[in-house]
Amino acid sequence: MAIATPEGYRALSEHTVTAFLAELPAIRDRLGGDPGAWRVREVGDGNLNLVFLVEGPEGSVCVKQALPYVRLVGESWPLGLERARFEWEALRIQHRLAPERVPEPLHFDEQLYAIVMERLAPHIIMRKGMIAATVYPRFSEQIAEFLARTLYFTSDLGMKAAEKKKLLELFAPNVELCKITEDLIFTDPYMEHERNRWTSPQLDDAARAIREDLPLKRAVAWLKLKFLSEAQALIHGDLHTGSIMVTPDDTRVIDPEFAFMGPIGFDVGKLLGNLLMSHASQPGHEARPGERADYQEWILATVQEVWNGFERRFLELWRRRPEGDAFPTAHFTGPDGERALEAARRTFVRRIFTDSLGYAGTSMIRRTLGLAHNADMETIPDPDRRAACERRNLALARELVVEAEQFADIASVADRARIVARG
Ligand code: SR1
Ligand code: MG
Repeated sequence: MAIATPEGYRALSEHTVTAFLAELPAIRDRLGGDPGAWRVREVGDGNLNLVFLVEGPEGSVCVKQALPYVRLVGESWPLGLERARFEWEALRIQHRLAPERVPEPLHFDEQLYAIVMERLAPHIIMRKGMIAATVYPRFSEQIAEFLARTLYFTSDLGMKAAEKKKLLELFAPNVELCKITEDLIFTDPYMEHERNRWTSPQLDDAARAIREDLPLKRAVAWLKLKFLSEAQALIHGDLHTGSIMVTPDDTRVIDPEFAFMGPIGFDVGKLLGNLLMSHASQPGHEARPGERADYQEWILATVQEVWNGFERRFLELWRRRPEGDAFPTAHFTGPDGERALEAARRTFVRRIFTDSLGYAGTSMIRRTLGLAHNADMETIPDPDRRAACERRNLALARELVVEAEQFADIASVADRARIVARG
């Protein structure tokens, strides 16, 4: 049975996207020439949407359209089109806060639920680059800047309460996408569920151990509660290496359709978890043992630079631009007041750190045992080698979730990842 969609909605195709764009004067000018000669390719390889790249003689654009179902699963899993509007709003806010790190949003079509944005070239999806062992020397500083600015300026530290409440109102209805996260990340992998899948039979025992692991399930339940209830900042909501496009010089964050007011550590942790998962996957891509050892070290250096860079920038913003209503500066005057405030800042970022480790761990577990997996592991053809990498990934993930408080700093996390990866 066809899924009901609002009047005027139709899924675009490589044949119809040109006519849609030709009706938009600013986009038509940007592409230039005769629309009949524009080149169109559908390139969507994510779990949910259609993505078209359109090139004209003067320029190019990217069109992202929501489908009324989960593309990964098919029409049996209907999904609301409104997610495109949340993505559009988040894209505009993130572009304002970090203009160099986000593609320029150009147009939102209310009927087609389609976003037209700057086309990024020659950027590629970071996950693909990491599977090919490509080093991105500017990535850690650039993503740390994105994280610090987008999260600080939408929190009660960097934004007035009245403005923040408007963001709460705007993003609170993004219920369906939050529910995907609540189910797929925090619920399904810890119980028997028809959506779960893993490398079987090699990981059957590991999946069972996770289902029976009460300390782990208790820690995950706390993280789920925080995700449900802690509206700290406007988070991207799906910040993995598939939501980042890169060149060796440039980093851009795409795809914020899961955006809502949630815990800061969810964005930071999802990213760290995906980097650590790439680290665990590298031996599976080696033609000779040890061939990717240097690349693994680059990943671990990146993990540390991302956290340290984020923490440093976030603290700097708090010291220089205390524009929110939390921690009134009038309460913290004089040397004692400044010391007390600095101690509070340190406490705050320490809490974000432990949250991030927990969310990193849950991201690593869901991509191994839940519905949606990562190409980092899935492209390892030999199931025994893949399972060996996945097993080590699960071992580290469990430690990050259950023992988050025990890690003194991000260097200890990198040390632990190095040891676990040696098996
Ligand atoms: C059904 S959607 C599966 C996953 O794809 C997205 O990347 C999100 O991570 C979501 O959980
Ligand atoms: Mg996505």
